Amino acid sequence: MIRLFDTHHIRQMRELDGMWDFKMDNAEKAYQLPVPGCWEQHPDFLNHRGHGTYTRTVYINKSGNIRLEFKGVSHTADVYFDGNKIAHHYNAFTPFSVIVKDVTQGEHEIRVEVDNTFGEHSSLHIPNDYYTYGGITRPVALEYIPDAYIKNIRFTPMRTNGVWSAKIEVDIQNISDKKINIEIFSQLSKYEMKSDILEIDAQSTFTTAFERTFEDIRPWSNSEPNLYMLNTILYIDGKPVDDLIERIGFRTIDVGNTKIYLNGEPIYFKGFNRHEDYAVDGCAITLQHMVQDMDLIQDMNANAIRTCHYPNDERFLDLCDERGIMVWEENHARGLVLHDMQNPNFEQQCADCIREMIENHYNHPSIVIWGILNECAAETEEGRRIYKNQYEQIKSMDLSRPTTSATCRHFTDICLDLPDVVSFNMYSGWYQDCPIDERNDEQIAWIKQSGGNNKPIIVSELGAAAIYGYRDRSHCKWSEERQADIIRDNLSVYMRDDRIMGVFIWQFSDCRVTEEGEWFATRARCHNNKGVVDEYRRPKMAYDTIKELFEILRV
Ligand code: ADA
Repeated sequence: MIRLFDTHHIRQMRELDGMWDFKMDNAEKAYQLPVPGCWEQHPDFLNHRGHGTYTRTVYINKSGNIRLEFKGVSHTADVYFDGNKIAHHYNAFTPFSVIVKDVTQGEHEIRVEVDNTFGEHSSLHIPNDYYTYGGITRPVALEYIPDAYIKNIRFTPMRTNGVWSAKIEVDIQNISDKKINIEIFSQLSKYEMKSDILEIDAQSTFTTAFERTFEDIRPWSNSEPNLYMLNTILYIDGKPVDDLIERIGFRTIDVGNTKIYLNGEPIYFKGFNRHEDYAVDGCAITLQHMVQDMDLIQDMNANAIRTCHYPNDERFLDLCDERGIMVWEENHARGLVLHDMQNPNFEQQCADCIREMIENHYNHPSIVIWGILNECAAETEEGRRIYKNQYEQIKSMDLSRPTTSATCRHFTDICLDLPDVVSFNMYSGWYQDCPIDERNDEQIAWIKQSGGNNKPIIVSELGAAAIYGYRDRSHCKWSEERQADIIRDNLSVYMRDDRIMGVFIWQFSDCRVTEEGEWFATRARCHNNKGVVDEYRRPKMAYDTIKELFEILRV
């Protein structure tokens, strides 16, 4: 399943999930692996870094143009169609697509060469406190498209004096060598919008837009996540030839006077940081396991998720839309020092990730904030230049959402004047044995004098590690008791402080980390053990602590 709703009624689409032929590196041994999936789930590749080749045939049932969409390949893909290279893509966490024109009816071969190795070619997937798996880890779709098709749609809701309106931008791409006249028709609830006849030049993309008010609309919110289908159809010579269905919500997000407002009401995040990692799935989390995560997150009375540290699977974002879970989605970067940020590939790989994240996730009402560069070199002038560029890139694509970045440069960060929201990762009681309230006061005082004055403040990480099942009456570190104690102490301070607009606990579940990069030394089991459930979603003692405090505090 690609999304949790049908995205087309007219455009023919089929999903290429299933068993693909597979070979690893230059070995001749032939396998069959499931797509989506990680090759680490096979006993021969449990912690393999290398180059895997996935191959399958597809039957094209009518001659014409096809569009292949890969929702995620970890971490680099080179795609071939009948032996001809048609696409290259870096980053496991963002979708990419490619068009093949004038394909003849019949059987054709798709080959995907997948690389999950580390090195200078990969500035974002590096040895880290999470695992970079290998494989075609998210769904793949094959679509039949006409010479002019709907490439993308952006829905931007607005509310003025209590009246809802929206701007609907429709990007049409003409892949032919001749001009084409088209018409666009969009329907949202009882509202219909129709364009004039539009002439699209050969080999070009054209954007048309509708803007209108919408009466008696039920807005999207955490408590009432009302959604609407936006059905857009493209006509050529009066005949419907393509369509794209988006699911949208009417909501606004604003920032002002130290608060964050959803539909004009101040909000408070009771959230979790969640890696896409599950014991038996790797990062190719099945829908069933996504739903289980969501059920547990809501059972703990949380209302928000931070997609640490990369864009998430669209099906999980669909679940957040449906359940009213607010999302901080961020580009792919974790803990990169200046040397890492000076990798010659870094800035382009970040820019690509931000562009693809916003292009593909813009219409999710649950996404209420864009984040960048978790704990990167925000204390340096060179780092500041890069932070500034990335915030500007986000604003060039989306003015409807605030920006932030989770920093750990507690008294040296020189970028706090750049984002709309200031976010700090705090580990009082775990990494820093200090009085939480005093440390909190110091940090907020410093934020206010260092560029963050009058901005909302979020504690983007707090937590402690515990090995599932390790109980110790001494409440020593790594015991479940101590994890629960530390989280209780932290939440009791941060959630009672009106200067703080939200907390994200680090982290929802234990996750695998790389053995490379010395992480094994501080990560027992080669896992980050700060989950409040383990990688099999077995709850630790902290689960009930959070459930209680998220229910009774900041209501
Ligand atoms: C950092 C980082 C997280 C994780 C955490 C930890 O704040 O942002 O990805 O590494 O520390 O567990 O120490």
